Amino acid sequence: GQSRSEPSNKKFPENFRFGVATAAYQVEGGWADDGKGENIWDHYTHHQPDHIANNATGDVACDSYHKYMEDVEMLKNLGVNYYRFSLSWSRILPTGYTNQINEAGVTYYKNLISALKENGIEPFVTLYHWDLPQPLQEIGGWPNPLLEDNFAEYARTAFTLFGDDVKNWMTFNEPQQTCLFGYGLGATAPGASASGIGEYKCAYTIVKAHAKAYHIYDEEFRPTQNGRVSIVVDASWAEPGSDSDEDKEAAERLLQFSYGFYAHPIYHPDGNFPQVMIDRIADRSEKEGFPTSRLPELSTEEIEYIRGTFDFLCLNSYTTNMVKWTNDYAIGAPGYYADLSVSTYQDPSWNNSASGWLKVVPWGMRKLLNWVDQTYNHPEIVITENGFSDDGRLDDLTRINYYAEYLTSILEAVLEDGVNVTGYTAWSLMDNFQWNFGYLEKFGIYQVDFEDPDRTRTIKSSGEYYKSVIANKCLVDTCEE
Ligand code: GBH
Repeated sequence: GQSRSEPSNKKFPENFRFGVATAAYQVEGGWADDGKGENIWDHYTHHQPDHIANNATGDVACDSYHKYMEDVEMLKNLGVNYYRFSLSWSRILPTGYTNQINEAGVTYYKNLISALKENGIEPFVTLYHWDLPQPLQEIGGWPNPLLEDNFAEYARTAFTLFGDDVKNWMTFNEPQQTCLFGYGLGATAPGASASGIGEYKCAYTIVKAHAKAYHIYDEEFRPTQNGRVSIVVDASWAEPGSDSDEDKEAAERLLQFSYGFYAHPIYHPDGNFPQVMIDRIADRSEKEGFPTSRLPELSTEEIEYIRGTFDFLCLNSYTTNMVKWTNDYAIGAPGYYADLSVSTYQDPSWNNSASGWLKVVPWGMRKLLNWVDQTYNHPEIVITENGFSDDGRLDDLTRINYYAEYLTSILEAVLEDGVNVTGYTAWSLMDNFQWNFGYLEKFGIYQVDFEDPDRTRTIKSSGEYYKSVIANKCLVDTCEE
């Protein structure tokens, strides 16, 4: 490891908000309880168990479906301003379609939301955190453009049922993970390997589905409910491997392919997919013998319909990658990484976490925030996830350092660079099901005992630290007044 920097002794602005996050499949359990339908993560963990560390599943997870009142007690103890959680689409609509509403699922979320409100905690609700109802996968999942309408109807159902109490909505969490990993690389549910085609068709559906949900809110719900709607896009900062123009271009290209692909159509004043993607994919598709680009084209009407469909910008970020320019990959089988053609690495001196991809690089957060601020015209930004994994120990000092250093970097972006960050969300409230990594990587500021049928929760040192940060709006014992 390398030396650690001192946390800032400046205060967060008075209106800055702090929260914690979870997601339905990662914490709820109760996978088939009370009429819930099957989703693609139920299906994937049950049918392809060897894709998950120790064949783990989210069947029980943290059992929050039964223990949500304990979760609310923990949130209250931390003093968070808001709780970001997601709705399980199949718990509300077991078939994925609106032909059937599962009242028990609706009651579960109504109870959770009213317990939060009674304790002064704002619900921040994600509609889709990766758990597509299996019947919609059977018709192709997100690469099928017809899912735009299925998502829109689900969104309308959620706004109708919960919108009197929920004022902050996020449509999708990290569409890059859904599209690239789920339909390109075949690495996560549903495990489809169609790189160079699947992730592009998936993104085309998702940006349109997001926009449709936004317009539905705008026209049918905003006048009475008066809330805010956005989409969560994730990014790792891309640092050029040298000062050369080639490496700078390669780093920018990686940001456009990974973040801009989902963000540009919505957040950029010009709309549409990033030009560098349109140009490169069209060129390579032609050389490969395709009659049209593998990247679906957005019509002028679609571009107009999608752009500007946000009330604030939601950003997840955990780490940084270094980027070097390389020669374009040879023309052959289509693929996302060939379309992108850059090489990435992480500096061996960066501190590790329990996750191979997650190195501790706090300065990358400040650079990323400045890049987002400049690229998308100075939006209001809420950081909807940031956090660190370890082995689950209670005395988690490296996690405290991670939070102190990342929050320092964010504070510098706000106070020194004028970036409009108004909220910060720690991932996660508690240890949970970490997708392909099962229960091996722990992100919680509360520990969960997964051996115990009761799934006992215990606060970690980082939970106590975060609690003091929230209470004092300050990262150290005493801040400058
Ligand atoms: C977040 O994504 C998710 O939103 C959240 O649900 C999850 O619990 C959290 O990460 C922690 O994992 O397998 O080496 O190819 C963060 C961005 C990018 C992290 C893809 C995992 C897979 C890397 N994710 N990455 S690898």
